[in-house]
Amino acid sequence: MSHLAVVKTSTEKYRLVKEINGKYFEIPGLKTLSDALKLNLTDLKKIYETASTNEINGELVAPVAPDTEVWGAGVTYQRSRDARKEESGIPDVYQLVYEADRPELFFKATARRSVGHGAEVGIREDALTSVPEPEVAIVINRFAELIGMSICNDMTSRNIEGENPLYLSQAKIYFGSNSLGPMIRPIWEIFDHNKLDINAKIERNGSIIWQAATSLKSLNRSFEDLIGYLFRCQHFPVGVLLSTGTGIVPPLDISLASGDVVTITVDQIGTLVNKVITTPLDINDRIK
Ligand code: DO4
Ligand code: MG
Repeated sequence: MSHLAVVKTSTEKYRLVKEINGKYFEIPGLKTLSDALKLNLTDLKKIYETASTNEINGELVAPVAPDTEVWGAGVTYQRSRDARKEESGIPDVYQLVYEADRPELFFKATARRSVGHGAEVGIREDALTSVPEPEVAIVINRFAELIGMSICNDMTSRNIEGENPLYLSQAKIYFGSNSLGPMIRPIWEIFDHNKLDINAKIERNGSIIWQAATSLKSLNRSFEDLIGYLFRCQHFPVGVLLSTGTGIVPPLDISLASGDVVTITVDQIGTLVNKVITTPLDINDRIK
């Protein structure tokens, strides 16, 4: 088993490597994920399979390049539709988008706005209720080909989105709201890639306070359909990551708190773990 991974080295912030058994190796000619996503699937696979024996030392970070865009799809599972209808003052929009041909697609994050496995995700200080959204992220090259799969935690301030769907960007795009990783499993190594199981749990003070599972079999749209809409009237010169929506939403009485640990496991892809902290209102002043 191997993965495409991104590591921070002493000289590079987002170095693309091939991971095998916890060790990282150079991939000839490919320094960043963007280099890889400029290639078509056949050429990428050829280069990946001839990865060198030059080991690279670094710390695993989110699988992105400095110029990567991360997008999200929404209301792609029945559970997501029902949960949003429950929490929203304007429930019809979720039913309509669930049934419509055109999916909900939104801009979620950049590299700077993404954290990786083991890093901290944030809950907004001004949110009353916050939840993780455990999702499969698909990695797409500039030719709209699916080249790999990863995991995304599309953190969401539930009551803010519930108050008004037009607050979606504030509910979902803030400091610490996007986690990705741990790595990318190449699509050619995944068996039955559209049937994978997804498990998630929240731990508080060492005890599980919530856990749930779903499967990509319950995704209401095909990856091809989502990619097709994402690439309409859009240019992705360095590819794109698309988080495919959540099929797991905690009940209304569960909300994340600082110190919680969120764990998301996707069959054949890996396990993404993040500790939760509060993102203060004045985060902009605190970061130099
Ligand atoms: O409509 C709001 C966002 C939906 C979403 O992120 C999801 O279903 O995962
Ligand atoms: Mg989501």
